[in-house]
Amino acid sequence: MKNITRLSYASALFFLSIAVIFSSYSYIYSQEDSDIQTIEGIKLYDPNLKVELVTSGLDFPTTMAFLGPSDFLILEKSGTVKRVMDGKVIDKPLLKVDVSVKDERGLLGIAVSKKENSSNTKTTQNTDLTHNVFLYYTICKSKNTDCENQINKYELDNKNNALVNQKLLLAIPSFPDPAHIGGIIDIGPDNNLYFTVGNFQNTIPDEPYKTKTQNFEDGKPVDGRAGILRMTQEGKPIGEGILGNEFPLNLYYAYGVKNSFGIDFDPITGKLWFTENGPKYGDEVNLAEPGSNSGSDKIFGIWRVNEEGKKLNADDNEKGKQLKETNGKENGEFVTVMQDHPEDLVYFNGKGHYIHPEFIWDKSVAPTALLFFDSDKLGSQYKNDIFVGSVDAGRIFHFDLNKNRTGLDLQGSLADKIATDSTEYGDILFAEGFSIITDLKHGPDGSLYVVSGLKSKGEKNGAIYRIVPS
Ligand SMILES: [Ca+2]
Ligand SMILES: [Ca+2]
Ligand SMILES: [Ca+2]
Repeated sequence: MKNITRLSYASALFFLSIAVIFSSYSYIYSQEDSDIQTIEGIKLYDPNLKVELVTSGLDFPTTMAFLGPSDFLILEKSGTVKRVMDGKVIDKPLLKVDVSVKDERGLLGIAVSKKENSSNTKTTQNTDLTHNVFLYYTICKSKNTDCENQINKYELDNKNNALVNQKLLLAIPSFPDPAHIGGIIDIGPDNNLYFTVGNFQNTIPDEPYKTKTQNFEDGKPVDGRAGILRMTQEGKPIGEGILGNEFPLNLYYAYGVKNSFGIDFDPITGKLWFTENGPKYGDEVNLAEPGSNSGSDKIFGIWRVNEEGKKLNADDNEKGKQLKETNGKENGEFVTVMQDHPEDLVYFNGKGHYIHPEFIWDKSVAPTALLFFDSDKLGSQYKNDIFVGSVDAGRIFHFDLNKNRTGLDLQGSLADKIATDSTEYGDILFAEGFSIITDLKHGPDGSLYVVSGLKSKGEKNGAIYRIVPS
């Protein structure tokens, strides 16, 4: 039963594969005009927009990064970095990494920065090395054991189309489970690397491994899991740590994060927003400040967790009764968290603080990429808004921000910041019918790019689409 009780890439992939095989749901490419294909099965809810296929035949693509217009790198979970130019996959991969691919492990995250090839430097520079490329992946020293999640820095040899000069920046031990790996990397407005690291365990683990960044005060020492971490592009800590000076606590920007596949920075305020996957309930969109604690593994959404990883019922046990009295308000039968400083979380001597979600899906959708759309190409109504992708039904959600950009502008049944189920999606549902959406990016051409990661047995049908004006 355990496999059914967690919603993860692996299990969702399994169910989606089955769904594709046993239903009439299929991807049919119909030729509309000479070189633009439209895709049946994908629904856009704005009649002024349409979807185009950019490239297909990929083996479970995870994340992408643009080098220039019509020129980007795409990762395949199995360990390959490919380059796509003008919609064509370049024959020779730029890199193959011998990653562990078990469940959610693999080649997961990429970020790219331009190299400064200043003409007035005295040192001889290889001007073919145009970009720094940062990759997040899982390496195991023996089969599925002795594993670590690494961030490595490479240089792009643009002439020879290769990633060279590998430098290991950070290695985080990855155990006990091949689940909740995180792996998304982004470069902040401060030019530093920000990346997500999950709690490395199934939603209901056989043997929970508890650390302080998962809000267990008596837990094991901090080891890099369950947060959003940051470091320089050379892999160095940034000044005094927000939560403390000891490595790796000094790398944490936020903690109490079970697993995140989406981070981005508001182009107006520079603030970091992220998605977080709950345990079958309580998926979140969050606004992070330095030292933010999202409450995992004890709170998801607004709900307290019981020993089975389910919402805590106030009458479950003494703990439930006590928390209901002292720490929460009753919302139906569950113990909810409404106040600003919930007890029994870890606050690192007052340096951390609890954050309430800005949005909650009660029934899990497994949110993935979060993107601020810094373009008005799709219409001024989308400029600087948030898009969020999901595993479930390949949906894209669209959120307006409030005037001060301190939260989302939610109306009607969403004004409580909670979508109880899909009947409340009306105002925020932008598109659906992709497969597992693993990434969303804003292209240099102003379009919204969608990485659709489905891989079914024997076929490589991961694809990249873009959404453009019709
Ligand atoms: Ca939270
Ligand atoms: Ca808007
Ligand atoms: Ca609601």
